[in-house]
Amino acid sequence: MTIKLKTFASLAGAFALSFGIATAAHAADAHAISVKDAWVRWLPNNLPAAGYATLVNTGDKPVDLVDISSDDYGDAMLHQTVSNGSTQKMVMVDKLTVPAHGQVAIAPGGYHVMLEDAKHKVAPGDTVHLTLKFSDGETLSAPFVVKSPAQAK
Ligand SMILES: [Cu+2]
Repeated sequence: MTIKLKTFASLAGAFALSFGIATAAHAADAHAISVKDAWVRWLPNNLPAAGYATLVNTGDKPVDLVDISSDDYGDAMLHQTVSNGSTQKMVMVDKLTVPAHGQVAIAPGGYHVMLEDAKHKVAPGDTVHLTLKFSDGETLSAPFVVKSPAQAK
C-alpha cells in the first residue's frame, strides 16, 4: 500500500501530491480516544487503589476498552461495582464501550480500575501511568494523578 502510493507520487512527480498523501495518512492515525480527569484513589497500607477517568471518543465508530496494564502496578483490572440489595460487589469487566462521538465515565459508584501490587512506593501527589488498549488497535499511556482519600471528591 505504502509502496504503491510512493510510486504513484513519484510518477506524478508532484510535490504537492505527496504532501497531500502525508496529510491523509496522518489523519488516519489520529487518535479517536482521549482520556481526561484521570486520577487514582490511593489507600494506605498497600491496599488496592482505584483508578478513575473519563474516556472520550471523537470518532464515528464505537470503540471498546479491552485491556489495561500499568508499569506502576502488578495488576490493573477494570471492575464494576454492582448493587445487590443492600450489599455491593465488584465484578470483572471484559470490555467497556465508548460510544461514537460520546464518552464513558469510569467513576466512583460505577466502574473503577482496580490497581494492586504497586511495583514501587506510590503516594498522594505522585503521577502513575496506565496503558489503555482499545479494540481499534489504539494504545494510550495516560497519566493518573494520585490523590489521598481526603483529596478525592
Ligand atoms: Cu475492584
